[in-house]
Order: sequence, then C-alpha cells, then structure tokens
Amino acid sequence: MTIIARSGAGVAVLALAVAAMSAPPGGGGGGGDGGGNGNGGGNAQAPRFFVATPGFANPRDAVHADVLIDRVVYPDGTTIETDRFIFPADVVDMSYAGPIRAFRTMNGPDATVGIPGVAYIEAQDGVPGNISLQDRLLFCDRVEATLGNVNLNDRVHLAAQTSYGFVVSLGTRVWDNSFSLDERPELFIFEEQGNSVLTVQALGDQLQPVGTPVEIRAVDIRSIQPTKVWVGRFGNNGLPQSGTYELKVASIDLNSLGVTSVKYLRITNAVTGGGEMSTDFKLLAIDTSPAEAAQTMAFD
Ligand SMILES: [Ca+2]
Ligand SMILES: [Ca+2]
Ligand SMILES: [Ca+2]
Ligand SMILES: [Ca+2]
Repeated sequence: MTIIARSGAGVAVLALAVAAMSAPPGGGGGGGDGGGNGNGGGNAQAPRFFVATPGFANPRDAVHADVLIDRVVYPDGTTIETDRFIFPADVVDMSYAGPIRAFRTMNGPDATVGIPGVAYIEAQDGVPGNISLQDRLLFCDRVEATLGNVNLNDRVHLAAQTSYGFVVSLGTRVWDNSFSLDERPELFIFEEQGNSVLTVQALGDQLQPVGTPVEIRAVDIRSIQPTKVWVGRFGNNGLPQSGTYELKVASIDLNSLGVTSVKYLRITNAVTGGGEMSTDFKLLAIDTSPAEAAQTMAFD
C-alpha cells in the first residue's frame, strides 16, 4: 500500500496511514448530520476517541466548557488512558508576522481544564498594539498551557490567512511500535472543522529537521469515531459564538514523518500547495512502542 506521496519539493503529503484505509471519501464536508459519523461500517481500522463532557449529558451542551479526551482505542482493542497521553511540555521559537487580533489561544469561558478564555499573542506583554519579542516568548508559554491538557475546547487558533510556526517538545520521546506503517498512530492532530492545513516536521535533538515534513490537509482530517466530537468557537471578545463545530482528527504513524521516534516537532500552518490557513488545532501524542520505558531510559 502506498501511503506517502512525495512531491517535487520533497514534502510528504499525508495520505493518512490508518484512516485512509477505512474512511470513505467525503466523510467531512461540514454536513452536520448529528446521526453518527456517516461512515457506515467501514471504519473498523481507525483509532477511536472517547470524550467526556462532565456535567453535560448531551455532549453538544459542553462546547463552552470541557470536552475532554478520555481514552484512545486502537483497532486491536488496545486502550490508551490519559496517563499515557503525551502532550507538548515546552514550546519555543514562536514566529508570526500576521495581523493583530488574529493569532490566539482560546478555551471555553466555562472551562475547568486549561485557562478559560481567549489570549492573543500581541497582548502578552501588556502592550496590545504590536508583537514584541516578549510577546512571542510569553505566547510560547500560553500555547504550551493550551496544548498541555485534554480539553479539546482549549486550542491554538489563527483567524487570518497568514503563517505562524513554533517548536514543541513532547513531554517524553514517542516511539513507533512498528517500523512499517501500522494501525497504531503516534500523533493526533485535531482540527476544528477539518478544513485547514498544517505542516508537521520532526526535529532532532539540536532542533534540526529530520525525516520528511508532512503536510496535513483537509482530506487527511476525518470525523472522530465512534461518534463525532463538537467544540465551541469564541469571538475576539472571548464570548462564545453560537453553534457547535465539529472537531476532526488526523492520525499520523511516525513512518509518515520518516522517523522511528520523535521528541521535537515543528508545527506550522505553511504548506507548499496553499490551503485554508486559519488552522484551529490541538495535538496529542502516544508512545505506542511495546517497551517504551526501556527505550526512554536508554535514549533520554
Ligand atoms: Ca505586545
Ligand atoms: Ca509505524
Ligand atoms: Ca505506529
Ligand atoms: Ca479549521
């Protein structure tokens, strides 16, 4: 099975290892059917995500509060609980040159996991008119806090068609369970509506590029199984926008990144072929290796 197609620029376009095996085309498209994921019975090989919405019997009522990843279940039934979730533990090298009032973290005003509300890069230093070095440094901390928890309402959002980039250091090194493409992806990129672009590049210990950058595109980002997940969006004043919005996921086996393990990743919304750049995302990693503890000791 051909999973990765290399473009002339040497960039791998993620043809999605696991979900592509199973999800039919057209599973997204923004048609909220509310009646399951519309994927019929063909998705047995995609990881499943189970989400908790404490205090809300209807998950759609939690979109201004907590929408929490509870566990991930791989196709073979292996269940990964939150104690094995690996999040970005440090964020550095923040770049952004777009307009103010556009690049932000956001979370539900009623959230109890993560910092509630909206935070803009330019406002971090107390002077909201421009983006200073201090703004970028402090926004690294804010992004780290946003990406460092299980609340899917707590995301990094760009409300503009321009570029940003930063480097995340995962809490621990993540290893691939198999040196071929397999059904236990290690990286999960959640994207609101699944319509935006992102590039993920593995980095070595000196933060040098290694492996192959992967462009994640709308086609790679699929409805979450076994049931769709709904999140909120928040205006520039931090108040919730009306409605609920589907959060989708791209599941990435480390083979797609051309590495067998990774601790550092560059995330940018720049891609070679263009696309919808107002990316709104969250990142989760799982070490799928059977002997991760020994490997971590050997290599850290
Ligand atoms: Ca500022
Ligand atoms: Ca693999
Ligand atoms: Ca794997
Ligand atoms: Ca989006």
